[in-house]
Amino acid sequence: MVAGESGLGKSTLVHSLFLTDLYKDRKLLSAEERISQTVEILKHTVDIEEKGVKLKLTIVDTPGFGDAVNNTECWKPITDYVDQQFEQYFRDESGLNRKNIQDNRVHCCLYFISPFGHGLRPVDVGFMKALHEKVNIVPLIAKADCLVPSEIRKLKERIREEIDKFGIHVYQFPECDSDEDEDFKQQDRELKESAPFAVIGSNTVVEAKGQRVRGRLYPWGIVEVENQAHCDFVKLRNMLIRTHMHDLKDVTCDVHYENYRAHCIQQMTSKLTQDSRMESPIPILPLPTPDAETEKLIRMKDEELRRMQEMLQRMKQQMQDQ
Ligand SMILES: Nc1nc2c(ncn2[C@@H]2O[C@H](COP(=O)(O)OP(=O)(O)OP(=O)(O)O)[C@@H](O)[C@H]2O)c(=O)[nH]1
Ligand SMILES: [Mg+2]
Repeated sequence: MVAGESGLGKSTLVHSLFLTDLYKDRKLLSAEERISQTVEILKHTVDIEEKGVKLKLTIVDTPGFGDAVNNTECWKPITDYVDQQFEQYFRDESGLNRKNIQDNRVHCCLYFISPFGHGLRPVDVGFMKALHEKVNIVPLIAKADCLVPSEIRKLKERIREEIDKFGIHVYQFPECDSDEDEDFKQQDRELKESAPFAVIGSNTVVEAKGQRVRGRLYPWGIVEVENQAHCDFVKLRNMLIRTHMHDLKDVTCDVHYENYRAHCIQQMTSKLTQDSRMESPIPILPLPTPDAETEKLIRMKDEELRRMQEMLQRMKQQMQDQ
C-alpha cells in the first residue's frame, strides 16, 4: 500500500516500481503518460516475475491527504481499509472453507514524506501512529530529486530522530544471519543505513548516455530512477520483492494480525460473559425437520462453534493466568 500527502508521487512510484502501466486502461491526456490525482482507494493486481518465481502482487493506491485546513483523522479511510482486510481474513479463517483463503491483508505500507519540510509534519506523525500497530510502515522521502545529497542525509537523520522521539514503530529490518556471506551482510548493512529510503519516480523513459532509462529530464541533466547514485529506488525494490517479502508477511501475520485477533477474541469473550449473565428465558419454538444436507451443515457448524468456544475458554484462561 502507498500512502501520504497529496502529490508526493505515490501513484508514479508504484508505476515505476512494478514497471507495468497500472493505468493503461485510463484515457490519457497526452502522448506522455500522465497520472491523474487519486481520489479513491484503488486496488490493482499485478503479476511479476523475479528470478523465475512468479508473484501475484496487490497494490493499493490511496488518495493523498493533507490538503484540508483541518486534517484530523484524514487517515481514517486507510485505517478502515486495513481493518476490513483483517476482519475478512478473520471471518474466512473461522469459516468452513479455511484452506482457500485469499489473503488481502496489507503486508507493507510505503509512507511518503515530503522532501520540502524539515522533518515530519504533524499529519505524518498522526498517520503513522494511527497505523503502526496494524501494518508494517516503511517511510520514504518522496521526490528525492528535489534535494542535494547533503540535504537528503540531513533529512534522513532528522526523520530517524523524530520517529524515535514520537515513539513511532516503523518496520524493523530483521537481524542478518551470522552465517550469511560477506557480500550479503554488506548489502544488509547498507540497506539499514539508507532508511528512510529517498526515492524518485517517473513515467517517462529518457535517453542517458545512449541508453533508454526511466528518469526525469531537467535542463541541467537527467536523474535516473534506477541509478543507485541518484536515489534508493533499487534498494527499495529489492527489499520489497527479493529480500524482505517473507519477513513483511511473517510480521503481518505473527504480530499485527495476532493483535487484531486477540482484540476480537477479547471482545467476543466479554460479550459471551455478559450474555450468560443475562438470565432471560429462551422461548421454545417448534422447529421444522431439517433435511440430511442441512443436518450435515448444522453438525459442521456445531463442531466449529464447539471449537471456537474451546479456543475462547483457553484464551480466557491464558488471560486470567497472565
Ligand atoms: N520531481 C519529481 N516529481 C515527481 C516524482 N514523482 C512524481 N512526480 C510528479 O508529481 C506529480 C504528482 O504525482 P502523483 O504520482 O500523481 O502523486 P500522488 O502522490 O499519487 O498524488 P495524489 O494521488 O493526489 O495523492 C506528477 O506531476 C508527477 O510527475 C519525483 O520523484 N520527483
Ligand atoms: Mg495518486
